[in-house]
Amino acid sequence: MKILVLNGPNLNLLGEREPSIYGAMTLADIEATCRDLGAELGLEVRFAQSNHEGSLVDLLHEARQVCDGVVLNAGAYTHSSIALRDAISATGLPTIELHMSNTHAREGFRHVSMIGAVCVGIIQGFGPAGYPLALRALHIHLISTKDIPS
Ligand code: CA2
Repeated sequence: MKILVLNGPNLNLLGEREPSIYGAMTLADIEATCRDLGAELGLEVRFAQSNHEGSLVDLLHEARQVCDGVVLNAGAYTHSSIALRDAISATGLPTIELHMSNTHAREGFRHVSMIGAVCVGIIQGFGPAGYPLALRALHIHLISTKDIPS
């Protein structure tokens, strides 16, 4: 099975700033962790990041042809993007919403998710460890729903 791990705006700066909120790992470190776990679970992991809302929509559309599911840390677009929500719905791909921080313990504007309702589930608050947790959750979801028509 192929999984897209997709990252939104500013996540390319991970490990360089705000380690107290997001940890010390870089996005490249996280990608390596995801690839290692993917190999263990028999998942082919595609990893991408963009700072642009439309590019994230394009990457979700491209995933429709080739991937079985998506782990999505949409960053700040989580809280604002109807376009991303529509793209998740349009692809029909099972998607896990992921955040490193616990958004409910932060500013009020981060308590709202535009995408949560169209995702299978949400993992947040576990720092960079949320990525392997989300991959495992998606793997379990895909196995348990395999061959069940939607
Ligand atoms: O907790 C998360 O993973 C977030 O998706 C991170 C987003 C934030 O807007 C969401 O509310 C929660 C922000 C990502 C910013 O990443 C940075 C990384 C290093 C330095 C500065 C920002």
